Amino acid sequence: MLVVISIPALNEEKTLPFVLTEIKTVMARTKYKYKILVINDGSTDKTVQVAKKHGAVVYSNSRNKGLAETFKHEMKRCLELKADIIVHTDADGQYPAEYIPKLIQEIENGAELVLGSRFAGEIESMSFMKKFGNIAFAKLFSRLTKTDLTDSTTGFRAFTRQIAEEIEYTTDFTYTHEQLIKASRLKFKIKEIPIFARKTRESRLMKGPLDYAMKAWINIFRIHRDFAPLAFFGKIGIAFLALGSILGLWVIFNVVAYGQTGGIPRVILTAILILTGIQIILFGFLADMQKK
Ligand SMILES: Nc1nc2c(ncn2[C@@H]2O[C@H](COP(=O)(O)OP(=O)(O)O)[C@@H](O)[C@H]2O)c(=O)[nH]1
Ligand SMILES: [Mg+2]
Repeated sequence: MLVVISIPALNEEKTLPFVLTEIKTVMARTKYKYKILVINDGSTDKTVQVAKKHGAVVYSNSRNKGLAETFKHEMKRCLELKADIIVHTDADGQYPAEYIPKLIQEIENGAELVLGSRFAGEIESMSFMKKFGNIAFAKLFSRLTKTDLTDSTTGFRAFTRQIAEEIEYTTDFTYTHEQLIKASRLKFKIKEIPIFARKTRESRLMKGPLDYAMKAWINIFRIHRDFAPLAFFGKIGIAFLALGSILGLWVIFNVVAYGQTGGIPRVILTAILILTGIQIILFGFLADMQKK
């Protein structure tokens, strides 16, 4: 059985020596056969040399393509390396390697996707906005996917070869949500273990709390739309229908009770609201047929 520990890296020459040494020290104490894979995403520093020096298999993107694209690349390479279990971690040292055997253990016990949860465990440092966004995400996620997860954005996870084979990534925002949504839809067994997350340098993916909050809400919106399109469009459509119906009833009431005719703008508005509502609900049905 082969474990591939996969790490995306963009200009990580400073932290990689520590991260890779720690992984090797921890893995040497276990019975697992493993390889470390570093995918360099157009680094301009010595990331490649440093990773190779520490014994990692290194592949490079021709230029910086972003984390979502790099993750797809990681999956492809892990499968080529014939990984049975894939462990994903970050290059900045946020996730202590001592948990890697614990993640693998859960896979051996029958789970198919195991998350290292910072919120079930402990975080050395995280801004209020980021924490708030993360917890809100996890709540929405758990509701949509009928799971009980506390950390949907963690980059520290282990999963089976099947997950890497069967899940296709189509969005360009973040693999973290897409993998979870699709794994739950495909009925893979998902589990979470608490971890301690170290304080690291500033995030490169999220630039400041405002950026984070914006991205978080856009993501929540998209996830809701993609995961439960009928409910999502249905609710918006019903809101339009309800407004149209109230207005329509009022128009009819005025005709019946007071014999009041005219009020053409009101009648037109009623028709527009009702037709828009029906249209949006139909979008929901269409999206529901297309959902993947
Ligand atoms: N491929 C790729 N990886 C990146 C990019 N930016 C950051 N990373 C890597 O993604 C991981 C997480 O990045 P980080 O800046 O720590 O973001 P955080 O997850 O918000 O803490 C690290 O291993 C980075 O090297 C990027 O543009 N492309
Ligand atoms: Mg980080």
